[in-house]
Amino acid sequence: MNDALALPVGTTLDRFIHRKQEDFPYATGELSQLLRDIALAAKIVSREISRYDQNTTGAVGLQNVQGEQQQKMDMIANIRFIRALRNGGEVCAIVSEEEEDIIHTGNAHAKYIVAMDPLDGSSNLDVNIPVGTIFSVYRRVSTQQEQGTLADCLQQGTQQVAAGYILYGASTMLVYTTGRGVNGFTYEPSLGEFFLSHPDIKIPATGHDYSCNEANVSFFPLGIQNYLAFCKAEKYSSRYIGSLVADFHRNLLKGGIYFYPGTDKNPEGKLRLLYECNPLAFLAEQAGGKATDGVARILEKMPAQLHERCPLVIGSAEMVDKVQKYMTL
Ligand code: AHM
Ligand code: MG
Repeated sequence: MNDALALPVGTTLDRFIHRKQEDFPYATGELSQLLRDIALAAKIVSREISRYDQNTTGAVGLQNVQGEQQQKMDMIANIRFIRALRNGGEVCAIVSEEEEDIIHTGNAHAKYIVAMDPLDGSSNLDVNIPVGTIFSVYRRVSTQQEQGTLADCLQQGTQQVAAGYILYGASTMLVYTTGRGVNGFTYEPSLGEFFLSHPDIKIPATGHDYSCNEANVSFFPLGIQNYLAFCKAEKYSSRYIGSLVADFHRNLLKGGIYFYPGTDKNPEGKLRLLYECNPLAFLAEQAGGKATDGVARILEKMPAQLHERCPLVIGSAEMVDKVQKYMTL
């Protein structure tokens, strides 16, 4: 059954989460609380992003664990989400793009693990282009007597119990799934509430937009190069914001495909399996789309490292299938 059934557009996120919890007679409310904690941090980050402040704008002058320039907002978003999850009490460990090691929240008895990219696409911030937060939730596999472990964090994407993103764009939206469809909520800042605006999102089976960094085309695998030639022959449109959440969101609503393939120099591409590929793959599948590394299903990959990278092909099912066909010719 889909999460949005019987709940009208305009329902607040809080009420939505509460009503959905009632559908599970034995639910303890911990996952509901966790989702509320994420929504709270999202509101705070949305506020910070939408105003100009020298303390929150620009680069820090440091690199993160991936060797990328950290923006002040990267660090602020990281702190805000960690704080909300720590204070909420439902998460024992967090994996963040901004931190090399597992973050232990101090809630050793808590049931859940969160992997997150606190601010994806943050290099776009200073030019006022949309950015996002991506999150993924797992139930821990270790006992609740100890801190979260590496094994808790390195689970297959199929084990996710929830995943979603926040898009800080012309409006701020929270889109999430708990494995029963995908629902989108739009933030109304004057009321401080997210409202159900996009119930039961289904990605069109195909589309006419493709998103990739085409400057890298000569380094892409031959199958992807041939797929791009097909897109051009079909007169598809190229649409690349360079913010994964924003590109994914457009394709989710309108149909389309996003890919960030491997190259000779970076065979695993750029995006991270745990907190970029897996959560978006879960959402794509729940909306009727697909996500692969070009050939194999993303959600079945067994991660070996916290920050491992993975090629990503994601979007409308027929388009992702077509890429797979070109990759295996
Ligand atoms: P980030 O997590 O450091 O922001 O990197 C991820 C971003 C995605 O949002 C975007 O799709 C991609 O990197 C853009 O990369 P490129 O500039 O190589 O096209
Ligand atoms: Mg990022």
